[in-house]
Amino acid sequence: MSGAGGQTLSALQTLGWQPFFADQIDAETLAATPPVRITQVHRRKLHVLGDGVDTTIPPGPAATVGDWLLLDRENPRASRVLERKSLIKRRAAGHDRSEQLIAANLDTAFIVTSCNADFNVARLERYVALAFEAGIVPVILLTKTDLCDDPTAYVREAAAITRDLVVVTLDARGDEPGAKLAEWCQPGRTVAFLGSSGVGKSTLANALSGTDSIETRAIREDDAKGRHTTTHRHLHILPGGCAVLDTPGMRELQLTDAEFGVASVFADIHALTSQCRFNDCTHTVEPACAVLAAVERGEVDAARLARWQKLVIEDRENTETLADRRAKQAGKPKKR
Ligand SMILES: Nc1nc2c(ncn2[C@@H]2O[C@H](COP(=O)(O)OP(=O)(O)OP(=O)(O)O)[C@@H](O)[C@H]2O)c(=O)[nH]1
Ligand SMILES: [Mg+2]
Ligand SMILES: [Zn+2]
Repeated sequence: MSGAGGQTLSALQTLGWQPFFADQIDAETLAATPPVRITQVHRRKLHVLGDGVDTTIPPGPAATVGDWLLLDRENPRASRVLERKSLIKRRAAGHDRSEQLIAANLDTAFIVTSCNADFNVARLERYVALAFEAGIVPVILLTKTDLCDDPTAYVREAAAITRDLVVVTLDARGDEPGAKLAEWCQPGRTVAFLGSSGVGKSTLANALSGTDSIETRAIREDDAKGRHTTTHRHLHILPGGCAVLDTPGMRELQLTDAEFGVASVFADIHALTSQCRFNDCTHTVEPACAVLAAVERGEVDAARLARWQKLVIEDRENTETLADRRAKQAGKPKKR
């Protein structure tokens, strides 16, 4: 396979194998336990691909889609998970508040929304925080430009989420994605589409692969909501050697362990907090609060400040609950 610059990619490289992973193992280990990548996670099995390997194994290791395993052929459950380049996780939906691993080893997170009623700045901020927390480059994709008279206002609002954020507008069908996303979708790289149901994640994956093999379905006319067509995460390997993760639309995205990511999105506000008079300033009522002063001067948007405060509190609460759970689990006697 020919990659960027004309070099030939190995079978593993087309699956996203990079020096970061190769550097973790020696030749002997490589021969004894071949690396395989998890391309699909089902309840009772993991689908893995490697050099000459295309199989399913029982779920054993705490791993997620995109992870690299050193396949133990005799005892697949004992396969070792290689250290991750990046990991995206959220607080699981529902009441148990555990964390859910969403994807490992992404190079780019395409955060997808449409130029319609799906567009929501507060939600996009969460996704960007998630990407920053994981050390992944976020790129905002605004789809359905063909259905919108003028996407300028959407672009402006998306770009204002944080500094240096790239925003791409496109029709997810046809040739546009291939051309406009080429910079990120290079051979050997791993990219993912994240976002609500119906925004065009699977349509984008189809467009990049030049097929219509992934199922897509029309959204509801009245409120632009999708129908949760994609039901599990699937890493598709494109003929050109880029790994593309299509994900189901997320109903709810609650942050956990994302303090750094939130601070990065709101870096301007975060920087001001060090100038408040009180160390424990809540930036709500205190005198000599640098953040409130900036709002007063019109330098910080009050609504944006409120969204930041909400995310900081939510992340802190979820992180504490998770830490409590871990502590309780560690102290609990093992079941016999
Ligand atoms: N006109 C137009 N239609 C689009 C565009 N992107 C997606 N669609 C349509 O929107 C509908 C939903 O697209 P999907 O690709 O299924 O959306 P999804 O994000 O994968 O949704 P889930 O799998 O439910 O999470 C389909 O009917 C697509 O054809 C676009 O840019 N323009
Ligand atoms: Mg889909
Ligand atoms: Zn303050």
